Amino acid sequence: PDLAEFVRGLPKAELHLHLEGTLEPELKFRLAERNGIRLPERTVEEVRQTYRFHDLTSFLRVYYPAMQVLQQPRDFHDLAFEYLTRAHADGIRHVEMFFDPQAHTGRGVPFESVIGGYRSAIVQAHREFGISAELILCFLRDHSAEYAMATLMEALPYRDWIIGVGLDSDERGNPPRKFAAVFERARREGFLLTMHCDIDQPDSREHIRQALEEIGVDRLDHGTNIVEDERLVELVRAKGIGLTCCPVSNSFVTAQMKSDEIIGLLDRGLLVTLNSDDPAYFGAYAADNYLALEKHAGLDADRLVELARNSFRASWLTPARLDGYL
Ligand code: ES4
Ligand code: ZN
Repeated sequence: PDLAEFVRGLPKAELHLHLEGTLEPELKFRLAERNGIRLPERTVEEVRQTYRFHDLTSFLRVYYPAMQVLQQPRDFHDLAFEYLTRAHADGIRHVEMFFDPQAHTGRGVPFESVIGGYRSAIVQAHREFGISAELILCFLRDHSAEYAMATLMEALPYRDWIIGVGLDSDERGNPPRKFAAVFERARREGFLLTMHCDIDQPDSREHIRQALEEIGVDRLDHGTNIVEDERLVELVRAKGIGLTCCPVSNSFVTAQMKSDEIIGLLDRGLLVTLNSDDPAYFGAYAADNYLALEKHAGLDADRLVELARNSFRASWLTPARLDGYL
């Protein structure tokens, strides 16, 4: 049978997905019209033309300004509901989704509008297609630790709607240690912890070490650079830490999929998973990432199945719910 159909048919979990990175040009255009915002682009095609980048800086420069079209609770609802609809069609049964509240509260949108819209989409999608979804609150690491702490405090009334906290945006000069107090407080409040340790960042091995040893993360986002350090590989293995790899995103942000590293870690028995990161911007949802890695490096059916199973094993599903997928 057709490989794309096979991969789409595999039950999968998506563990590295930025909700704001699911803003398709069509929806951006529609929300701009609905909110009376004048975009510089006059057509959907022109918006699509702006979704072009060659590294993290050029990506983030398009990514954050695009979010201004998200203003009302129903805008956040529509964004998340459209994503969950696509994810369901892509064979995703469970998703743990990042959101960046500071990218919205920083321009005057109430925290309640952001999380209220996302939450109502999660409830509706679960009711309509049975997909389960959780939210991971990401702090912007290029802003201060104090601002992150204030955001954590703002999130506490909604703690039942948030499974964990993460760290994203520009890693350069912004090590995990900068947020030690924030993550310690988040842990005490009952949140699970993850952090981006991006590909080919300066000091990446030291950042990964801090995330594992000083912060005590429960998962690592990307984290592929552990291949450079045997001790980190063993630490990740010993702790049973999942890695959320994003091959197509890597090919945009670092000009390489990092397929040898990803498959090498998988073959060494680490909990490697494949994910989409910012699918509207990189043009690839979850199944496309499996297919891209297969096309680039070759993956037999056993490995594709193992990657799909890993996505559940590395998830934050409770043991009882996990059981149903393994
Ligand atoms: C991101 Cl590709 C990437 N890197 C860092 N932060 C991000 N947030 C959304 N996409
Ligand atoms: Zn990411």
